[in-house]
Amino acid sequence: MRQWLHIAFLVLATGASTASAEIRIENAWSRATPPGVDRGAGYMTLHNQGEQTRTLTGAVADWAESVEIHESREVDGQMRMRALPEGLTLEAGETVELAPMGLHLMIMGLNGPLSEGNTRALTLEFGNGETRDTQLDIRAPDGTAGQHSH
Ligand SMILES: [Cu+2]
Repeated sequence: MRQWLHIAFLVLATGASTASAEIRIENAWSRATPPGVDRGAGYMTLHNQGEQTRTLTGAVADWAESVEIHESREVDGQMRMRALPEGLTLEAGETVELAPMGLHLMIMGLNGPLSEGNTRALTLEFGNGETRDTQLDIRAPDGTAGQHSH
């Protein structure tokens, strides 16, 4: 009997580990783009609440041709971007911030400008086959949420 209870518990625990709530997505946003610019960047905070390492492998949006994971860093006094084709690793319990001058989603081939105050749907893809839908809030080009002081 004791053995049986133990097995039942394991089944429950395994089932819970695939719950998509393990990755918490917060503060997802992008900048408004000027006319004629066909690329933008997506920013957000990702928190791996689970007990296993997860990998963000990419994202898709039906309003852009492609989305890559990029990292900006200063090299010899100049900001350089590089793609992270292996994806972005999220250790168990880790919080990773995608923010200007650092990690970001490079969104290429926009089908039109991103307008301040709008939201755009984006689907994040993870290495275990999981996908997560999120919404990017489109903020003013300077990155503020559009609260102007007059
Ligand atoms: Cu980039």
